Amino acid sequence: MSENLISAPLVSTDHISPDLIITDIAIIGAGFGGLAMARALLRIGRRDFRIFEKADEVGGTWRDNTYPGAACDVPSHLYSLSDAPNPRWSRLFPQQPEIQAYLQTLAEPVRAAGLLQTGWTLTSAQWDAEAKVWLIESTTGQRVRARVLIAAMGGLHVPAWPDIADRDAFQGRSWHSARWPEGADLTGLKVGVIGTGASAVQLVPVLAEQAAELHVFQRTPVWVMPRPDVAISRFWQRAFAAIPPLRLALRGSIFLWLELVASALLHPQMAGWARWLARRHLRNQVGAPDLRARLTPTFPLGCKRVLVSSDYYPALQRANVQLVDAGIEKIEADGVQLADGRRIALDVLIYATGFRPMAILDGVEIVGIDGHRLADDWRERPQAHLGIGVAGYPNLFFLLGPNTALGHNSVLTMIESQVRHVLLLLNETARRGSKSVDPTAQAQRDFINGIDQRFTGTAWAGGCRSWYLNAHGQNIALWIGSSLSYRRRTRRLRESEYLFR
Ligand code: N01
Repeated sequence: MSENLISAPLVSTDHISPDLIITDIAIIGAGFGGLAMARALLRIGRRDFRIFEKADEVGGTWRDNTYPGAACDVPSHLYSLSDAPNPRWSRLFPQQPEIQAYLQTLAEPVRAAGLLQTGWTLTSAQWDAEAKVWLIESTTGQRVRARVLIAAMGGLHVPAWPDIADRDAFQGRSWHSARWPEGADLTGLKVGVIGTGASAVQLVPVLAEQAAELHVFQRTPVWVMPRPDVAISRFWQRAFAAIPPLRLALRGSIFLWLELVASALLHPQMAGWARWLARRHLRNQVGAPDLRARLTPTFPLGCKRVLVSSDYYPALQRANVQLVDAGIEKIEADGVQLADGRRIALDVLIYATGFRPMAILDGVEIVGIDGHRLADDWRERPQAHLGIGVAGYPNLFFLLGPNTALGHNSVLTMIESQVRHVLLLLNETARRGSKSVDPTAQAQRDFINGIDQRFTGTAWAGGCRSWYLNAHGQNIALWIGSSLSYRRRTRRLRESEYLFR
C-alpha cells in the first residue's frame, strides 16, 4: 500500500449534527470492504471520513450468515487482510464465529476514532454537480454531505427466494440460510433443505446430526473437492506469531495454489487434474453406484463455484438423510409435492437458495450527472470500470463491484487491490487540484468488452445456471483472470481512462 499518498480533503472540516454530517468520504457498509478502506485511510492519517453500517454490528456477510457449519472455504491465513495478520487462527478453514471476531478486531481502530456509525441505512445519494458533493440520505433521517462515496455494501447479501409454486402455503417454520433464527433447534424434526450450493454443503452435515429426517432437495449435482481442514495447534500458532516469515510462507503458498486453480477455470482443457481430484473424492466417499451417479455433475468443473467439503457426501448417506432430486412441483401446507408425484412431509423448510447479486440497489436511489439513475443504467447489466468507478458518477467507488468476484481465490485480495486503486484516484485528484474523478465511458466499455472476450471458452461459460450470470447469460459478477492479473491491472492509474473534473 502506498503510505505516502496525500489525498488532501477538499471538505476539510467534519461537521456533525443530529440531522447533517459533513465529511470528506462516506463509506457505506462495514464488512470486509468498508473496514479495509477505513483502515487504509487511517493508515495514511486521514480522519475526515465516516463509515455507515445498516446493522447494529460490523461484519457484513459474516455477521449475517450464522447457519450451523458456516465457515470459509478459503484457508484462514489467506482469508484475512494483509495488513492485519492473525497468527492465532484456530483452524485451517475458519468457522463463522472466529471470522466475525476477526472482523470486530479490524473495526476497533475505526470505532476508537469515533468514525463508525451503525443502525444507518442508505436510501439515496445524489451528485450535486455545482457543489461537487454527494448528498446522501438514510432511513434515520440524518443526511450526509460528502465529496466521495464508497459503496462497500457487498454483492451477496440479499437472499434469493426460488420461484417454486405456492411457497407461502407452508404452515411449518421456514427461513433462508442467511437469516438463521438464533437458537433454532431442529432436534427430532423433519427438515427440508432446498439447494446444494456452498451454503447447503456446509449446513447439511450439521443438520444431519440433529434432524430426525433430513431431505436435501437437489436440482443440479455439483463438483465437490476434499476439504483438508485441520486444527492449528498452539505450537504452530505461537510459531506463526513469533516468526512472521513462516506465516507469510503459508499465506503465499495457499495464494499460489489457488491461483493455479484459476488457470484450470480459464482454460478448461487444463482442468483434468481438478476433475480427477473431484471424481476421486466422490468415488472414495460414495460407494453406491446409483447415488454416485445422481451426485455426478453434468456441467464443466468450475462453471458454478467449486464446493469444498469432506463431510457433505458422508452426511447424505446417513440413514436419516435423503437426497431428493425429483424436482419440487409445489410447496404445500405440511411439506412439498415432488414432480414425480411423491409428497414429503416437513416441519421445517430451509432455503439455501443463494443471493441476488447486485440487488444492492434495491431501495437505494443513486443519481449521478444530469439526473442519471444508476438503477436505470444498470437495469440490463451492472457495469463499472475495473468494477470500481462508474462513468457519469463522479467520486463514486464500488468495492467488490460488478465483475470483481472470484471463482477461485480469496476476494479479500480483490478488495485490497481496489482500496489501493481508490487511494491512487483520490491522490491524483488532489494533485491536479480537481474536485472529482470518474472513468470515461470508453474506458468502461473497453473494460466490459475485455471481460466478455476473455469469458468465452472459460469454465464459467460452460452452459450452467449460476449467480455469476444475468438473465441474458452475461457474466455480471466475475473477474475473468487471476487475482494477480487484477492486481497488476489496478496497481497503476491509466490517467487517460479517467475524467478529472
Ligand atoms: O447459493 P448458490 P449459496 N429449485 O447460489 C438452488 C458464497 N458463499 O448460498 O444449482 C431448486 O450457490 C440452486 O440450484 P441450481 C459463494 O460465493 C461462500 O450456496 O441453480 N433449487 C443451488 O443449488 C457462493 O457461490 C462461502 O440448480 C433451487 C442453490 O439453490 C455464494 O455465496 C460459503 C431453486 C443456490 O446455490 C452463494 O452460495 C457459502 C429452485 N427453484 C456461500 N433455486 C464461503 O465459504 C435455487 N436453487 C466463502
